[in-house]
Amino acid sequence: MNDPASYEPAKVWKWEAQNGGAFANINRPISGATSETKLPVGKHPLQLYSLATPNGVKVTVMLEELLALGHSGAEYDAYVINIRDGDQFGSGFVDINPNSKIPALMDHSTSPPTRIFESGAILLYLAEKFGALLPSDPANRAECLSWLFWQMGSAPYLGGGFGHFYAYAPHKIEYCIDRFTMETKRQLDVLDRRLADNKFMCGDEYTIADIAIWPWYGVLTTNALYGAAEFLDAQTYKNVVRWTKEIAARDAVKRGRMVNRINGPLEEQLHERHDAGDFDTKTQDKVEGAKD
Ligand SMILES: N[C@@H](CCC(=O)N[C@@H](CS)C(=O)NCC(=O)O)C(=O)O
Repeated sequence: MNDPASYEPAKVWKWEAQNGGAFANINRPISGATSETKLPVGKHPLQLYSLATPNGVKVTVMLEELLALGHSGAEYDAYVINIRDGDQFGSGFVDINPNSKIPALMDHSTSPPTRIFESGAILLYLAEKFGALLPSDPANRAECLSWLFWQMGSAPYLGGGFGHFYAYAPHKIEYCIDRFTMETKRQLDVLDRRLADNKFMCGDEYTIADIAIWPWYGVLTTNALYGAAEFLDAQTYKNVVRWTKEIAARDAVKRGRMVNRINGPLEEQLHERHDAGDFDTKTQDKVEGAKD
């Protein structure tokens, strides 16, 4: 890589070499499938193909919240798409999400089955399908959707910007870290001010806006994302910290975080989820214990 101070972009950029950063092996300048693969389909109406990254956790938390509210039609099978291994470029996955990113959902309760990609679109689809976790009166619904779309537009600065340059880039580049730290802290301040006067993002009601924002900005303040809580002085965003703890204590959130998780403590990893009982019997500590 060139010295940043002397780098001059070529007239036309060429894809010549990996840049050395984490995930470099899966970065490509073209879309589309690289292999023929068929995805598994389980017994439930909803089939989720995902991973427990912040965008993936949004959907598993949503599904667990819907089930906790008694919506049995939200029963789902969840399969791991290992993005480090390039599973997102298999043809079966690309048929559901031409953008090759998790999460992706198929709803087999419709004829023909409905595909949904983009985590925000999935949250909205499920909220509308089950009439839950989205306010029904127009003003509150508008507020909720504003925060949902705020998250979708803001998180790339946090993930692709701050997280990438702080945690994953092969070199620490002060200019990039400064630029995206500034923006990340500004976003945390936006949330902190909103949560100073509101229990949840849209007032007293817990909604898909909280479900979208929490896995990114809430988890960031706990140090579980990029190990950056101290660097960002996250504890000073007191209202975000209070809201983060309240949401983390919800049973559906505890379950949702475990689904499709392939790292961390074994008892918190449920690689595939096919049944509510799987949380008690199929976590990795039990699966690996059974092999001994
Ligand atoms: N805007 C998308 C972003 C999804 C996304 O970036 N997913 C990441 C994991 S968090 C991914 O699949 N990355 C694989 C890749 O970039 O090849 C959403 O919210 O669904």
